[in-house]
Amino acid sequence: MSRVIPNATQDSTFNPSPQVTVIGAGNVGGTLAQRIVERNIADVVLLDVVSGRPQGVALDLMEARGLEGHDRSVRGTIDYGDTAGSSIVVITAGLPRKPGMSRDDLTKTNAQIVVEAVKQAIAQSPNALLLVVTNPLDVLTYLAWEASGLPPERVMGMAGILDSSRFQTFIALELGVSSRDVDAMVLGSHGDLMVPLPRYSSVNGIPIAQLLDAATIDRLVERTRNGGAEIVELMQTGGAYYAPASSTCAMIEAIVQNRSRLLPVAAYLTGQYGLTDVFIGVPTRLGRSGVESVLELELLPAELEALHQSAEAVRQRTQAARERLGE
Ligand code: TXD
Repeated sequence: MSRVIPNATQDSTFNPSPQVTVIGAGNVGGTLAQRIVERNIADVVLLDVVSGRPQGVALDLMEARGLEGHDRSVRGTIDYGDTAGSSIVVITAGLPRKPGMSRDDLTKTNAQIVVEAVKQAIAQSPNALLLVVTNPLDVLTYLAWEASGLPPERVMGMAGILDSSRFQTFIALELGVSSRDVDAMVLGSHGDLMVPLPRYSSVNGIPIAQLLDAATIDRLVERTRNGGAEIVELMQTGGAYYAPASSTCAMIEAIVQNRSRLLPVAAYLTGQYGLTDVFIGVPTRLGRSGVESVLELELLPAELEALHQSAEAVRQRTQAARERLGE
């Protein structure tokens, strides 16, 4: 007769594997779930309003487990009750851009979706960290924070890693070197007013200004600013999702594995860079407790001015979005 060997999950002293809830099982949400489980970072609960979609994506990902060599679980659901006890809640629910649309054209619809999703998800996982991906990113991260009732260091938006990764790619392609050797830094809002910082971008420690002329750097900066729209124009239906999923997964990995990584994320500012009460992209130290600290780089007057302009635009759009939500 075979004996059942008790497994670790039946042992009360066993630390259960972390669970990440991803709200929105669309392109970004589904790809993010794939990255999280296939990199063996956490179990995932995928939730969507469209019944069948999250369950289908989850089953598809489960059926790849043997091939990909992991034992993480992915569950699909339309019921927030199934998300209870998550360590991280990621919001990807909402509409993506269509060609010609700015990220801000999405505000009203996505604000309602995000606020509702945050309230329901945090009610089930009150100790979670909240990570916002839906656009317009900086505005919705603020609204999500307000709706969550969480301390600000537990709430953050994903954009700076993606924008920096795009800049990194364009520098690497221009120079014909590996992307791994390129460090690029982009701060500010996720949009036309983002603030790429060539002065803080380098190739294995060599400032890019020593490798590229000013006109070329300007061209790469412009392509970075336009990075999302370039893909929307090419795809026509929907926008980028592979690099956004990779960027979000980098944040999740830093948190779950308590890496204290230095990454640009949309964080709540309380006077850093002379800015208060706004979520905007800045370099942070990211670990298990969320945004452990905000790093204040020395900026030239023009760079600081660009960051302030970016923050002012976010502040105005956030205020307008709050008023429209109340209508
Ligand atoms: O850098 C960044 N932050 C971003 C942001 C990079 C890429 C994409 N970015 C934004 O993420 C994009 O502009 C959108 O606002 C979101 C999601 O983009 P995605 O490409 O994943 O959109 P999809 O494929 O349309 O998926 C959205 C899913 C879809 O399955 C809907 O049914 C679902 O969201 N949805 C909801 N789920 C739960 N609850 C509600 N209310 C809901 N409404 C829609």
